[in-house]
Order: sequence, then C-alpha cells, then structure tokens
Amino acid sequence: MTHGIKNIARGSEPARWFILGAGCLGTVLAFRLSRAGIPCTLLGHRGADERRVLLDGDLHRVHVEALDAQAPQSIGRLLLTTKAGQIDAALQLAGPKLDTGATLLTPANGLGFAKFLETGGVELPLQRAVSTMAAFRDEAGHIVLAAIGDTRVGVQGVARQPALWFSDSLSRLPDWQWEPDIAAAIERKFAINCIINPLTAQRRCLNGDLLDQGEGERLLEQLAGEVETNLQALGLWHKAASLYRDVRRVCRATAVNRSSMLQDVLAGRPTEIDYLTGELLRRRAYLDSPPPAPLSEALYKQLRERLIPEDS
Ligand code: KPL
Repeated sequence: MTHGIKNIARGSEPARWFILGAGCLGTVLAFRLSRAGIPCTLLGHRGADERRVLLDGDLHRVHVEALDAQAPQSIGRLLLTTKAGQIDAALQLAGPKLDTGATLLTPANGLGFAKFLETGGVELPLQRAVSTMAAFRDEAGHIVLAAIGDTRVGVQGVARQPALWFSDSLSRLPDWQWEPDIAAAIERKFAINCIINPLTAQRRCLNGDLLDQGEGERLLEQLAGEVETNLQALGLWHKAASLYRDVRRVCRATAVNRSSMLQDVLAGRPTEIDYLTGELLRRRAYLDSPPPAPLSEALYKQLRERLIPEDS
C-alpha cells in the first residue's frame, strides 16, 4: 500500500490521528491520545465546538474542529468513532479530505457496515479495533470514562508485526494492544453483543441483571444457545467453550454497565441492532437449513420497531 506523505511519522513525532465522531468515545479518545503526546484532532460534522471531559474529578475541555474546515487530502490517519450505522455517511463526508493511502480504523460494534467502501466510494481498507472501553454523558453534559477496558487492534493476516500506524502512536495507550487474530476478536465481540445488547435494551436492565436467577437468566441462556448454533452454522463461532459461559463472564465483569444499546434506547438514538442481530438474521437467511432463532427474531422486531416496554 502506498502511503501519502501525511501518513508517515516525521522525526520522533508520529503522524496526526484525526478522530471523526465527537461523541463520548471519540472525545475521551481524543483527550487520552493528546495526553499521551500523540498529535490528534477531534472532528465533528457540525462546525467547531467544545466538549467537557470529567476524569478523576477534574474537568478538561476538548476542542472539536469542523470536518468541513479541513483541507482536501489532509487526513492521513482517521479513527472513526461513530456508531456502525453512521460509518458510511461519515466516510462519504470525509472522503475528499483523505490522503492517498490513508489509514482508516474503527472500534464500532457489529458486522455488515461500511458498504460505502465496498461499493467503491472510498477505496481504502477499514481496519478494525475491538474495544470494551465505555464512556457516557452525565446529567450535566460532561463526558465520563466509565471503563477503560481493553482495546485490541489488528489487520487480518498481519500476525507478528504491528503496523507502523499502531506502534508509533496508539500503542502508547497501555490498554491498547496489537491483536494477531483480529477476525476471531471481532467474531467473539459480535457474538457477545448479539446477546447482551438486545436483551438489556429490551428489558431495560444492567448487564449484571441478566444473571438474576429468573426470567433474565433464562432468556440469556436461550439466546446464547441460539446465537451460538447459528454462528457455528455460519462459520463465525469456532471456540470449543460454550458461548453461554463466555457471555455470563462478560455479564459478571460488566455487571454495573448499561450496554451501549440500552444507552441508545434511553437517549432515543438509533441503535446498532441492524449490525448485530439484524446482520446475524440476514446471513442466516442464506443457509440451506438455518437453526431456529425465535428469540433473536423477536428481539430484532421489537428493537427495530421500538416495541420496548417502559418498565420491565
Ligand atoms: O460491548 C458492550 C456494549 O455495551 O456495547 C458490552 C460488552 C455488552 C458491555 O456493555
């Protein structure tokens, strides 16, 4: 792959990362990268702005620049922190600003997005990060880092040597690691998100409430079973360990979290259901004899049509 001049580190200073999507995750990342000495610019679609980040009791201001104000072909490294459903639109807007051979990276959940790249809108690979970092906006509008989690970044087929765009910059964040098998990491996250996210959003409960020894836990087991058999049939789950045990571990580790889908439902935003359960069902429909998936189908319909009870 050729690299545009702006995508190469100059001297000891790595090339600048542009972060498109000035929501909670993008803002926290911009703040953390700058603090680690990595040149970075947070970009928004709606003109210059400012965000406030609350970290360890201190309030920090993070400047947002307008994407429109960037010069053509000036972006050599772009971290897309929008949700899966907005990635195509973001790429469409960012396209003219991208340098030849720019690096594109996203930590979005799900599969089946970035159709714009597939249809030739921007002819660049979109690299993936798998992240459990979580942030939210408090009642005062401050962005709060809920969990630093861990973030794994990789390029399929590049097992040993992290890409330069990772080792010269992102690797300075201690919770960011190079992942030799990024496809397996994406598949596992997809499986987990196809279970916890729709169930917690539909039941309006915390992740840990799915271990309630009652209805929540019964549905968790049923959904994990059907997601696992369908993913196996699709060649997207290869692990010997059961997905149910794995998802229980995640519920325990993130017990006090509101899943990202529940946060979207509560805030009245579009959810990622089309790139999680919707994508699973879409792929399953091509199987000759798909395993049953009644709970996934019901949850997909309820979340798509916002048929979510006020209280569970
Ligand atoms: O990734 C998550 C999300 O909320 O999107 C989990 C793992 C379910 C943690 O909340």
